[in-house]
Amino acid sequence: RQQLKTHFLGQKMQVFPTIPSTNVFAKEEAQQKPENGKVYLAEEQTLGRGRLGRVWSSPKGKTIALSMVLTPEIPPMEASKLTQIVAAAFVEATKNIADVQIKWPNDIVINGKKLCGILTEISAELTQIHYVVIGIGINTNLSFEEMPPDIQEKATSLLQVLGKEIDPNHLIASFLTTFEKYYAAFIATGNYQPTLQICRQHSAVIGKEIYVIQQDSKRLAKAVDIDEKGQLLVQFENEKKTTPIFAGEVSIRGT
Ligand code: BT5
Repeated sequence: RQQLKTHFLGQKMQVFPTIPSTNVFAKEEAQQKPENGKVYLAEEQTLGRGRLGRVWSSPKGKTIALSMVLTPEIPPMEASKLTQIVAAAFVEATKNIADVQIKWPNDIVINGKKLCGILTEISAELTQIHYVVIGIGINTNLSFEEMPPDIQEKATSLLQVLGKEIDPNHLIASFLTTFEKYYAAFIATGNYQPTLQICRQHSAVIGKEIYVIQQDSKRLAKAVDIDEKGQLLVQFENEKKTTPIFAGEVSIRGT
């Protein structure tokens, strides 16, 4: 906390040795009274969640499980931009220690293996966001042996990449400080350019063949770019035109 150089983000912070899920807890509190900038941290999650009800593994003391509550006055449609701002801030916060890439829309990878996952959950009515809870799971000091066998081949950690343990508090402070800077600029002026630039430069998908999974269909496409709205532009097989894909509606498998 002493390392934190933020104005509002994380100035209120709650730390748990163990909890089922920081996102679930943050949502329960926000439902009563959303506190803009409140941060929840846990050393272990016993029921960590990914998107679409998937499981997120956070063994004790080996990963960072962090959730932030935000009350941005933006249209609900724009909430997916927040996921991109988080990803960009993570790239920026780790640039001196690792060469990470963003696997649109919500994964941070190193050499194609997942280091970090982002889960953005919003509570909104029509045009008004009530609150947003953004959860971030980071594999800091998780060794290969400590990973659940089903993710060993597709996940990585900073320990595995760097060959040494890192100080999680330092990374948390650096991430929160960087995120607040991009977030505040975006809220104040709508300026999304710095994020977009990082997301394009550090994309793990642009230029690659991918599968776009929408409802029941799975279609081969080439990822072409990320547009001003944070949507992925893809070119489906045998098509000349590019189609924007909105983060909320697809899963992209394989890069
Ligand atoms: C995500 O979902 O990547 C979002 C993960 C968000 C976790 C944070 S931790 C703090 C907060 N509290 C929560 O309960 N959640 C948030 P998704 O794209 O659906 O990816 C889930 C998939 O990632 C799983 O199906 C596994 O294949 C894989 N996975 C699970 N645990 C992992 C880990 N520790 N490292 C890498 N991959 C993992």
